[in-house]
Amino acid sequence: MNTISNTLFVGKVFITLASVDSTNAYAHHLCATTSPIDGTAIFTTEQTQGRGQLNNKWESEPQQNIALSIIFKPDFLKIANHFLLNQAIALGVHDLISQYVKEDVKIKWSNDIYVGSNKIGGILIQNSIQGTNIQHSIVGIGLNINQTEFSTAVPNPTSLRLLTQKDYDLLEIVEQLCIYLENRYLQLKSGQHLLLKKDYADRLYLNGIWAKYLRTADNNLIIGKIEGVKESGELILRTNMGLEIFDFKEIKFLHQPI
Ligand code: BT5
Repeated sequence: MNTISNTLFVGKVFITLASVDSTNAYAHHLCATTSPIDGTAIFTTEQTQGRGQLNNKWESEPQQNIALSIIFKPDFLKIANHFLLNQAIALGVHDLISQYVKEDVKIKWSNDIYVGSNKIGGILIQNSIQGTNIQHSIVGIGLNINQTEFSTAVPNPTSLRLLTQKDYDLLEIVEQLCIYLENRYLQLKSGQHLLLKKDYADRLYLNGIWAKYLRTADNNLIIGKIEGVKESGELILRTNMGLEIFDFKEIKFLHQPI
């Protein structure tokens, strides 16, 4: 496949690679050396150095799963609003997975896709800034589709296959994914910020539920209740100290509601 047919711009240029270090790294290289059009997609089923946030790794058995990066040009989006893009993308992936599983699908802050307390998908968004706007954004998505066994480095994985006992055509799913992502992206572009924030909050894992967390600074246990996210993306947690704000690295979910 070299184009996605049922979209306006996402995946119109669709680059399929048999194997690559990381589709996000490939997308970076494309942006640095050419002028890829908005919505250019890079797809593979084999990444040798899949990346997560910070120095985390994304693991995936070859030929079993989806690794996709899309180059967006959200020049309409101020840097201060960058988290809205995360929300729109997480919602697009959530929309997709919800079509395939009967269980409740959730977005774990900031943008992991969960079914129950297991992770089925991860998102890595890397923005390049020009002035006060985002020049381009590389949106990388890894989804566990047909894989059934994972290494011990992956603490709580699940996959469509594990959840539904079926095998899936990866290209069909990636095509659907592009459609769902485009829908949410167009909501963002047309300024439907309140809708995106509400949909994100409604699907947020453990939102409004008391649960256990770990404060990474001192490794102390916290009992807290998620009360939302700030415009800038930080997590708002009610604890016995009142409302506390956490950045990505500052808190670990223990997945234990109380
Ligand atoms: C993410 O990071 O979840 C973002 C993953 C993004 C992967 C895509 S694939 C296409 C594109 N190209 C890339 O190179 N990357 C993107 P983070 O929130 O930091 O989570 C990483 C953590 O998730 C790891 O440290 C593991 O604990 C866990 N993990 C790794 N592989 C997993 C998997 N297949 N399923 C579930 N959890 C996994």
